[in-house]
Amino acid sequence: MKKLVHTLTAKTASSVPPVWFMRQAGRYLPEYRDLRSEAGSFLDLVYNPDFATEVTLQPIRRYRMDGAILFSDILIVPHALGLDLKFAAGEGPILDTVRSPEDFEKLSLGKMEERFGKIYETVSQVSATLSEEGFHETSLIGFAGSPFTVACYMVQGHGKCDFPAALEFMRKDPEGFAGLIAILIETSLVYLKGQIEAGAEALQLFESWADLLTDEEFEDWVITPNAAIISHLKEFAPHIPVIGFPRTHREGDLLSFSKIQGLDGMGLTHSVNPRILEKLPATLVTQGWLAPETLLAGGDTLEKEIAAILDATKSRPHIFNLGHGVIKETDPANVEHAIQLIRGADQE
Ligand code: 1CP
Repeated sequence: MKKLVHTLTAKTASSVPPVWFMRQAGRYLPEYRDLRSEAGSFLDLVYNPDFATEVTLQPIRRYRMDGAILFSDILIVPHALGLDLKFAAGEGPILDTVRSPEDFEKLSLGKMEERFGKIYETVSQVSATLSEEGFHETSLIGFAGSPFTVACYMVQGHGKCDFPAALEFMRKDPEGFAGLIAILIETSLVYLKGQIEAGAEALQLFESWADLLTDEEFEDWVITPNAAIISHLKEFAPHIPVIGFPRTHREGDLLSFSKIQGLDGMGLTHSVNPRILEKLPATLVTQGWLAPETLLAGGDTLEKEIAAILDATKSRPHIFNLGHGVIKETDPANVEHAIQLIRGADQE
């Protein structure tokens, strides 16, 4: 049985929750670093379906996670819209910028089919390989960045900051910024529908920079666009579950997000107070919220934290995950140990 998809659709608690980790594929794995250097650059890895399939499967081969997340990036959407994108070594992404409605002219549909097409090929190849190699219990998760988060990078041109240029554009020219969000809603829908057609069994929307906004802005730039995407997806493919991940610790914002029509699961980052569980609908699947730093540290703290999360979530539908991505210095042995601890309850 595909436990992850089952939990998201049946919305029932299980004694051993399904588990996967954000950034479970990536630089903490030596086999990833090998393929990354063979490919040359991050984008060469992402746009080569053979390589991207292999990278998606690397953590599954090691740990048999319940979820295999497509190996790609949230910045593939702006790249498919024609913006130059580079991943400089150790620097993170560098992207051509869109800072006003006049700059929307930089965006075009010309490259979209070819660029998205490579990603869809990866999705179908991962889907086929999971069955061929007997990973019948692993669900394939497609994803996209949520519009506000992707817009942050498009306006700023890079990460590693609190996106001052994006917030300035949004606050000085909300109508112009709404235009950018509308383009991203439309393009992300094309991309996510393509992933469903290629074989994605669940989807996650990453709203990684949700905590930069005031409560009122959160309604306009997080709730409204994510709700629009989810409602269209539910019309297109009602059976495909959607997880939203608004990365914020603010309870009011999380409660408001949890009410989005059609939302099946909600990711919780590690700074969220677990008391929120009592306030969330029993039919909403929660996901999270081990701190990546705890996974990095390993040892007793890791054991205690995992036990505490399992205990706090035992009577609700929950997917075990981190509160954010695996840190690149993490020892792969800690990941293995964590999975054993999470699944250990099964053998009792
Ligand atoms: O090899 C390398 O040097 C690249 C490191 C890397 C990896 C492994 C990047 C660059 N992206 C990815 C893969 C990735 N990114 C996946 C699939 C793999 C998996 O999860 O196992 C996913 C789902 C993402 C999503 C992503 N990219 C997000 C949302 C999640 C989050 O971390 O908040 C964001 C914000 C990005 C942007 C991005 N891409 C890469 C980096 C280093 C960043 C962060 C830039 C920054 O703001 O500093």
